[in-house]
Amino acid sequence: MEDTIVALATPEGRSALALIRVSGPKAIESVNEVFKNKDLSKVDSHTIHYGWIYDGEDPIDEVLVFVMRGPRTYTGEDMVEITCHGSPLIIRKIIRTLQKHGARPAMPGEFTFRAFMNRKIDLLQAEAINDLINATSEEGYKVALKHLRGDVSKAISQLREKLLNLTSLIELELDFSEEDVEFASREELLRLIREIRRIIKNLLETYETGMALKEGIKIAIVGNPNAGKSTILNALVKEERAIVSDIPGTTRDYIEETFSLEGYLFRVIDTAGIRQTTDPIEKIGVERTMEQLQKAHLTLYVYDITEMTPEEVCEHIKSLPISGDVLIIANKKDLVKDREIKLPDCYPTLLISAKDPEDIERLRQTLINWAKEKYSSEGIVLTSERQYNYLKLAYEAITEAEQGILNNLPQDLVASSLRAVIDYLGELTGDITTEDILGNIFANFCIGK
Ligand SMILES: Nc1nc2c(ncn2[C@@H]2O[C@H](COP(=O)(O)OP(=O)(O)OP(=O)(O)O)[C@@H](O)[C@H]2O)c(=O)[nH]1
Ligand SMILES: [Mg+2]
Repeated sequence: MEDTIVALATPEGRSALALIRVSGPKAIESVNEVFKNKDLSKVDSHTIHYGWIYDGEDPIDEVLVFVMRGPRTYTGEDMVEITCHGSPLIIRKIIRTLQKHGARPAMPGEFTFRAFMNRKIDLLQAEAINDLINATSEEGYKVALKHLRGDVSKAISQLREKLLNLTSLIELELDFSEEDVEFASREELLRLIREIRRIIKNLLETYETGMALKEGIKIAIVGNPNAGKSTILNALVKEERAIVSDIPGTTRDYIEETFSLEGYLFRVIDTAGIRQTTDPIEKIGVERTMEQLQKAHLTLYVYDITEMTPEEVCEHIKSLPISGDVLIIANKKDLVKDREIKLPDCYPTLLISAKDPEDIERLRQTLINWAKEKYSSEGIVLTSERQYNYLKLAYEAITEAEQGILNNLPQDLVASSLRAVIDYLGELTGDITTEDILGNIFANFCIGK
């Protein structure tokens, strides 16, 4: 981190303006060497200056430069941001010129990496920055913002703090083991361990919500051939996306599309109708349907009310490898206008005609209500597999500590389980890190962030 880095922070390509970022000990000096109008080494921090960037004697562009001295900057180092005209040629020229004056091109995520190393942000916040940039739905954005503000880090650091105090008391006892003193009462210890275990467990349970909000809620549309699945997909995404025909077995591979409703991103997957078939391709399609069922947060089981009885529907659903919630769609109600329709009672059921816009609107509303009930961005939610994995390890270790106390195991074993919890939580927030972990996280960033 002794060198000075430079990168374009805005997207590649033509635009009205572009932003080039420079960070490091020589940030101000190297820009100053190519900037004409003012001596930037003398200006106040956090001020903006108008002038020209030169390559030797040749003017490159008319720019504004924003001079910021560390540590009150994104990276914690001296930084300069140059706003130039958004031409790829100009951008390349300015970056090349700065390279001649002591800056080198930044690697992906290197600015944020420096912010992390200089303790401007912790790892959860670094991850949140990436999530924020990539957020495609209002709810996903809200969750990322909470992480960025440090709410999640704070909650975890508090846990870690409590544990540190506890563990040092036990370790103190070990030092005085000859004298048989008790610094931490068993009762108190057990109470605290259980409280922390409960908090960790609650956090672990938010992972599904976190992923659903960040990457979209998966809805699989399944059912027998010809039930109207593709018709429903098309209606939901308002596009003739899947082929609809009265020939059973029209959809053979699954089709995934996204749509947003009230801040939620939904990924709907239309699948091949489920039936026994000898067609090798359709067979693969049906296998894929089964795979999608296991991944879906919600299964929309669609059936044609003129073809199946409610009992057959429940029977069929029972035989499927469904892991999430189920909503039954009793479809083609327009075909049986004049007689009483009996609906299945094994899962919530919606009677519709996929061809009726009002019914599709009711389906949409049902999906929103279900999503709101199930996935709320209120409170703290986990959003990355990395976070989940560390918390899970912490959970296992704290359970071990609890068991240790209950079974009167030697103090040093309990203390070492607690130390493990502390370490896992530390790795989660980045208080303890290895190069591998860091490399993995920052490699997912774009250059210039
Ligand atoms: N009358 C009526 N026909 C419908 C309704 N929904 C779908 N259909 C018709 O039912 C037939 C099958 O519809 P699809 O959407 O292709 O059915 P699918 O479930 O995707 O079928 P596969 O892809 O073969 O599994 C088409 O002719 C649709 O026009 C409905 O609510 N009422
Ligand atoms: Mg279909």
